[in-house]
Amino acid sequence: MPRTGQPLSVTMTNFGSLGWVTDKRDGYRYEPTHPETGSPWPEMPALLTELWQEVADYPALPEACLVNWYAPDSRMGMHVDWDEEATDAAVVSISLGDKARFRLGGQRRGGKTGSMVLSSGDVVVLGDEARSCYHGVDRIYPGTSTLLPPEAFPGGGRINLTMRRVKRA
Ligand SMILES: O=C(O)CCC(=O)C(=O)O
Ligand SMILES: [Mn+2]
Repeated sequence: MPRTGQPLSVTMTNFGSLGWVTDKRDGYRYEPTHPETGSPWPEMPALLTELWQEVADYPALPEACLVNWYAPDSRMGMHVDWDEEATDAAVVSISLGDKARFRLGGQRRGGKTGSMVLSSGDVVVLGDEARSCYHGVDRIYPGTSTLLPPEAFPGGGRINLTMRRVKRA
């Protein structure tokens, strides 16, 4: 987390020419390389860019795909994704593994919200008005999927992929 240096609840990495990173000193931002290894992020898998082309309705491809692993007790606080210049492009989210309760509010923090359960394979497109709406993940429902191998992901949990267009097209 910026300023405090507290760890996020999720464990993250990225695909693409840019990746979303954060740390105590420099805060939320996109970087072309992994902050610890200095290596470029792995290339975006073609299946992901194909999905983007089907659902994003945007004239350019995403540069970044943030990969978040939610352990069974992870959550994500309400936030708006606003580190991208291209806020005219949707954020496309793919859920894999355990179910999660996803919460969506309005454009003001603290306003009325609603929630839905996302299952493995669900795709959410945060576009148009929803692009600037607060959202987060209240909880994971452990043991609701066998997709994630327990040797790699203790307790299973959930992987969420979010594709983002960072620079204006
Ligand atoms: O895990 C989710 O469904 C949402 C993830 C999210 O909002 C984000 O990574 O910015
Ligand atoms: Mn988000």
